[in-house]
Amino acid sequence: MSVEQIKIPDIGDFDSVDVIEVLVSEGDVVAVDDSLLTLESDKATMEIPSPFSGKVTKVSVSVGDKVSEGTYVLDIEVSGEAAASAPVAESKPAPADKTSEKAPEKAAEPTPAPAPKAEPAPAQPSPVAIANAKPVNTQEMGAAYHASPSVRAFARKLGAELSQVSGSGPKGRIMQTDVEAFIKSVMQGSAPASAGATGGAGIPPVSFIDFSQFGETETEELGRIKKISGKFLHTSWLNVPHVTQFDECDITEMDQFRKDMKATAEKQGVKLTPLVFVMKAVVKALQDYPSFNASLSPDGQSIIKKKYYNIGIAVDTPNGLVVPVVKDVDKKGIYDLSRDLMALSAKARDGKLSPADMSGGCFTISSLGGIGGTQFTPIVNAPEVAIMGLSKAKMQPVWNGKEFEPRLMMPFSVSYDHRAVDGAEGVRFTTTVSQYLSDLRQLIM
Ligand code: CAO
Repeated sequence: MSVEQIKIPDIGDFDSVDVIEVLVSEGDVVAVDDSLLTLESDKATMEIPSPFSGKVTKVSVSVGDKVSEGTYVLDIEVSGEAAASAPVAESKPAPADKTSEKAPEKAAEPTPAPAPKAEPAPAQPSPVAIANAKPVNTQEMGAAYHASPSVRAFARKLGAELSQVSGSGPKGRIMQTDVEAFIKSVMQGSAPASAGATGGAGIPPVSFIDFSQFGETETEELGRIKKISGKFLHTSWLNVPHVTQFDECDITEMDQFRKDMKATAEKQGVKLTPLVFVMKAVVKALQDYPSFNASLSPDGQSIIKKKYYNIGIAVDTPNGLVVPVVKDVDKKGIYDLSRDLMALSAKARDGKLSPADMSGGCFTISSLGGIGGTQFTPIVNAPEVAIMGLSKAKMQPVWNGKEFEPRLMMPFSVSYDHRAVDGAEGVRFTTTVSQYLSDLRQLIM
């Protein structure tokens, strides 16, 4: 048994951040990664996860306090065995499976406890950015919900999906009484029993099978990033009526230009890939079609058009998928964009992205072009309304009216929220992006 002092981990560039929720009280039992506090800066809201499992014996912060990296916040009494094994020294990154879009991730492996008294190394779990840009009501945006570990445990026990429960506590926090009321309404038939159902029979659960009856199996817990991104992807998949428009563009000239500029770019310390040109073409098309650079209001009755152009880039890391945001793409040249992209993807792979690096996106690009594939259907990064998926360019015979010519064709897709964008606008957007990429001169017009 040992008492661990919990301090605020690295929260990026933020200093003196408000505590807006204290999610645990003395006596609460918490598991690793259970949320302890919610912090809110002017840019992001983030939850501080527990590095240990054990009992909270002292809470030294209150709502309204300001904290920074290293501020002591509470004590957790960790049992001998848990103390030795709980600190989740960062998961050992497994080599990413480059052939798969959803590369399997190695889950955090607790070090087995050699002796009950082993001193736990101070774990440094990263804060979890739960909302972007200005403080938002994360419940309204469908992005996250707040509940104490005991309420989460209570909901789990009863099989209640917390994303379905409206919170009546401060800042929409879900209380035990809310879960009870939800269960009551399900029993009375006035609320759907499973996530995302808005009528009809709801979503029947996938039945679980004991796979070991067919052969050997091994169960690995999903890593923290995968658990978080999974929740966001599921929320978007269930809430956003997706349409995916497929298209292709002729990047023969663009790629020749990229190769011609390779040596000059290297002197500038950057590596040019097709992605930066695509970012520029996308931003010009977003300026032509502002409904794609937008979000819907929480009640779905208005569209909020953004006058800034920040592009999220999906980055594949050993720990899972993350989406850092390249800011002000409209104002930057190709070299600056390449520099930003290289810096952000390196930070992403080192697990060093701050909440600010991941906030403020308007539109996302997921590029699998360096890996392969012909087309795929990306999931909209809600509350954005559209996302582009890039696949691998290939030389193909293209009919020019007289003969077949070898042209470098890049397939791509755009998934969009059909509430914000109509089908005709969807295909106009992809056609426009394609035209810009086929003739980069149009980007300066
Ligand atoms: N067609 C053909 N070749 C392409 C290409 C395309 N569409 N896109 C990139 N390439 C080439 C690049 O030019 C580079 O080759 P050279 O070294 O010969 O120039 C090579 O593929 C590797 O590029 P890259 O992937 O390192 O760089 P990038 O700028 O294209 O992408 C990044 C950067 C961070 C987006 C990428 O590394 C990555 O993580 N991609 C995966 C994103 C992902 O997982 N998405 C799925 C999300 S949904 O689960």
